[in-house]
Amino acid sequence: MAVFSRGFGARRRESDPKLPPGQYLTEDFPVLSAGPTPRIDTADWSFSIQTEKNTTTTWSWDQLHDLPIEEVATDIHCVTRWSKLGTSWRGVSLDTLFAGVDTDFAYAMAHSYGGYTTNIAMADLLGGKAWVAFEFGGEPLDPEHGGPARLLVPHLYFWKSAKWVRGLTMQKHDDPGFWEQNGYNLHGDPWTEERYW
Ligand SMILES: Nc1nc2c(c(=O)[nH]1)N[C@H]1C(S)=C(S)[C@@H](COP(=O)(O)O)O[C@H]1N2
Ligand SMILES: [Mo]
Repeated sequence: MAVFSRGFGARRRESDPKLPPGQYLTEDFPVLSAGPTPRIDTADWSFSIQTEKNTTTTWSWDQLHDLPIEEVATDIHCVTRWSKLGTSWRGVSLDTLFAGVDTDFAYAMAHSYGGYTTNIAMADLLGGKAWVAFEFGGEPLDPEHGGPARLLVPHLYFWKSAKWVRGLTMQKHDDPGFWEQNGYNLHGDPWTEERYW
């Protein structure tokens, strides 16, 4: 079987069923940030969900950690074509966070410290598919990878997993976030290669 080297110390294994089309495997954890890394003290950190009913629910760092914490073992896939298999995270499910939130809107915009945004449908946030994650590989999440906490939506391309996440605002329509305004797909399923639009 042919093995190609493609940067990031990557090896392509064409036969790996866990590898979406057009992706290669990497053992590294590349850093991809559109701007500088914001440094947020956990004492100043919070996560909020703002609804169309003019209610905002906010969790401090301690309040987030009082919620049920889940271990997540998952593969991640970047639209720049690297995939990393078997990553391990800890965080709080969006199902838990939305349990007490009243909204009729089907879409959300994720907002990050530093200004990044990305749009996500509720169908991709609920049902055990998304977390606010604060540990990677048994360690607190590195600032470069989005610490103190990032969104983790591993069934979509990794640009949806907003680093330094600070909250969600519900939206009626699937209005585009930062990369989506710049040509990335509104949805971003790696298995059907929803890369651009
Ligand atoms: N706030 C913020 N989140 C972000 C980004 C960013 O530039 N800013 N880049 C996205 C992209 S394109 C990717 S591939 C992943 C990269 O995450 P990593 O640097 O931990 O590998 O973060 C996503 N989340
Ligand atoms: Mo990316």
